[in-house]
Amino acid sequence: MTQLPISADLIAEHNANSRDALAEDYAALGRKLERRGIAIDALKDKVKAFGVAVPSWGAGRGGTRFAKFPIAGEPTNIHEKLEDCAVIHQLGQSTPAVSPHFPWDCVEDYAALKDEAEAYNLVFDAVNSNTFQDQPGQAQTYATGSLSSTVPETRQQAIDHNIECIEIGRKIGSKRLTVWVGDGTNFPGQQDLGRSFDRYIEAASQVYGALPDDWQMMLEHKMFEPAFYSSVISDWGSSLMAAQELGEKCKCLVDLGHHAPNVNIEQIVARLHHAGKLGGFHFNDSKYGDDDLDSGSINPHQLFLVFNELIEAQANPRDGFDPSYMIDQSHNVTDPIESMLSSAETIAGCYARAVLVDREALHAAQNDNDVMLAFRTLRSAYETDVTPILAQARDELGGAIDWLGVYRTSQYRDRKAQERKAVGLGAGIV
Ligand code: PSV
Ligand code: MN
Ligand code: MN
Repeated sequence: MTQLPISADLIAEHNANSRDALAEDYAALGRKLERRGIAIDALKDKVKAFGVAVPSWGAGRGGTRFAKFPIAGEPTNIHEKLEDCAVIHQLGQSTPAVSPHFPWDCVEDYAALKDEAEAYNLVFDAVNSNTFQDQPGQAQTYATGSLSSTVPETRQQAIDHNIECIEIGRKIGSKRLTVWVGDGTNFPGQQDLGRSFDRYIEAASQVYGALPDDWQMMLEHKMFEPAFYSSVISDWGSSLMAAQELGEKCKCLVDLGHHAPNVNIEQIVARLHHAGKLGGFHFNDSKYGDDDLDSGSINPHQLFLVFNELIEAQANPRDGFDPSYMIDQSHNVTDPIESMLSSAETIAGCYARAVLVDREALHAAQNDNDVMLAFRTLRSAYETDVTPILAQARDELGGAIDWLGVYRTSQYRDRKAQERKAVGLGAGIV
């Protein structure tokens, strides 16, 4: 029995008030697109089918190593996180899956957790392992790294944890394991750069060996942090080499915040696709490093260009191309539900605008080396305001046209502040 957290009557009442204005905007955009040979309803149907997973860890307030400022009513366990994810999907209708992180989301009964998610119309996407933090009672420390550690027992512990994540994933209906390790060094000479990678490959291949046939293992690279001199899986080159050595079911995951500033991420997308190794994304935005800011809040154009490559890739699929889309953000100063609703709308909007690109015209201009025409073809899609399409899609799926208005009127967070136990102060991790 489905039990959704926000009153359906409240959503219906709000939608009824905005529907006339939306109909006008939708019709005007429809006429504009028709002149470009695009049927607005067909684009809206694609938007309705588009989904991006939300991270369970993003439902709580994030923090920095200096401080975390909790808000009243934030979730304190996976059950409360699922309830918040249900709000996000109920209002936005574009986030049907949750990506959990272990051991943060460990429970006794995973079959019951799967049922709990289903009652909220949610499923689980990729499971994430955590070998970057020590847990109470753990036999070995990850202070020397995890899959690449020089200590064999530590490597074994990291392998076992990843295999345990696969086992949990099987119980909750997931089919992907995302592996991000914080392994690396802070000093030149601290570790042998080549041997660390060899140890990582050897250990990761044991995790790979435990992967069910219909699963994917996704390697997430990151240039720096927590290691500040070298990271073992620092960039897409290392990630690609590792994925190629591990095997067919291993792919690369691109987190938008994990590159050097100004790196051309859309080109990395094209290269990984060429190798048949584009497995998935962690969407977020950044100004300086792995800032984990809201998707598209700093550089929406980059997000659009990434989607432009994805649409090209979709038109020319290689090796079972089926990337998973996820948000990976840290919400330090906003209500995480509002941030994820806003981000999901931005991501779906970039997808829609990339679909709008007149590919025939773009390819012709590229072949003719007509630089300005190629650029303007791309730009005209980017400059199209697709918000009426997103709102119309939400309305038709039972979501909220004005998600922020409905969310605030619902006073959901205030209600949760009465019900949930308070989160303590302290430094945050994400
Ligand atoms: C690391 O910075 C990362 O992006 C990985 O995806 C982690 O699993 C995640 O953040 C959560 O802390
Ligand atoms: Mn990430
Ligand atoms: Mn990150």
